[in-house]
Amino acid sequence: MTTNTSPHIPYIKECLSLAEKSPPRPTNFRVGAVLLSRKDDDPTFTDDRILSTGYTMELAGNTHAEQCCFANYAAVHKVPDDKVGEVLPVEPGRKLVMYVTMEPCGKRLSGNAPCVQRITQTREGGREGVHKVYFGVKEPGTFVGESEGCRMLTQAGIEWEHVVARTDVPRRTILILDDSSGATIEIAVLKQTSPNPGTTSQETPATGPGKPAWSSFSLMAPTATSLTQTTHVTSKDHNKIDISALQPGTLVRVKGTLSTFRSQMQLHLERFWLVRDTNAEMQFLDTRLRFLIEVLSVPWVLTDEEVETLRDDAERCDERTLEHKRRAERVARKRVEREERHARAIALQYEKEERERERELKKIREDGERVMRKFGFERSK
Ligand code: HJL
Ligand code: ZN
Repeated sequence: MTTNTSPHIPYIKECLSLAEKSPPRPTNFRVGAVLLSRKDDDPTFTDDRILSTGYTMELAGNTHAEQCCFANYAAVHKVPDDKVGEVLPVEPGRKLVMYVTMEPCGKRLSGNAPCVQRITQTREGGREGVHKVYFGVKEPGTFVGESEGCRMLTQAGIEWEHVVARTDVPRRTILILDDSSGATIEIAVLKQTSPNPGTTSQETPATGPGKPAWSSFSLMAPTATSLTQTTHVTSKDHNKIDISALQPGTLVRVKGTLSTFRSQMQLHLERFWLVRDTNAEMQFLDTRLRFLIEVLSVPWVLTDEEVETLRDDAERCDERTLEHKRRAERVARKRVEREERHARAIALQYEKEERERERELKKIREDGERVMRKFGFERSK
């Protein structure tokens, strides 16, 4: 993987072109698929043989890309769709590989057979069938919630690989880097917002505050989105940084500052070095391995004092939490007391005012009667 562009790219591009032929529908994603036969140990894929292609709704009805891809092959070989596994080529030293723009579906709302099932069916009867699926994006949760396609492929013993990983959002480009350990990390590269005549960061190494973190990963980058001509800058000094070389399949060493975005660790790119040839790659892998062995594999041994300090810290933390709780309870209690006091005062005031109103009423009535008597009227009983 020392070439600047991954040999997977042409296939993902082909899948994208196929997907574009699919009619837009609010109820469906537009997906493209390519099925091919690949020679073992052929890293440049020069001996690949394309067997079939398909896209969403290419064939009549609510048909998926993978489904059309298999159905097209079945039609050419004059067998029903569900018998396609019986006519797919079985050749020693070659394997069947499928490229799809989106993770094959594991569940369908219409009750049709999901694409994962169609893929696994090619392996029925002990046949080799589809060996590996490369896809661009995970199936979004729009229709079926969390997608199960990958898990189901794994269960069926089919390999899969996620090759697309460059997203452009308004203010940054996000690259997903895979260190082939099963973990990936997001690299965020800021886009320039205002004109800045800064130099390239390749000439001005980032130093100073913020902890620069060194990392080395193999890049699994873009295919789904076109590479835009945006100018990128480093996060700290806002120096221009040209990331056009960060293409899929590139092996790079990157340096940046670690930060957290929505509780996910991200690396803000400061500098990067391409690992151009096999020699450099071997050296790079060697350095990484040495780092892993020397740093990560050494167990953390704590002295008795350190253990004691940590325990004290934990206890102090517990006490603080308890104290917080007590204080909150005290405040709540006081508020209730205050409210009760207010309520009592209001009630007393009301009673007092009532008594005054009664008194005034009585006085007015007496005054009235006095006046009536004065004029010779008696109050009628
Ligand atoms: C895949 C396709 C396509 C989808 N997925 N792998 N290839 N259109 O060509 C996934 C989407 C499903 C919903 C709706 N789309 O298609 O989540 O109506 O289309 O059975 O599950 O289900 P129906
Ligand atoms: Zn499907």
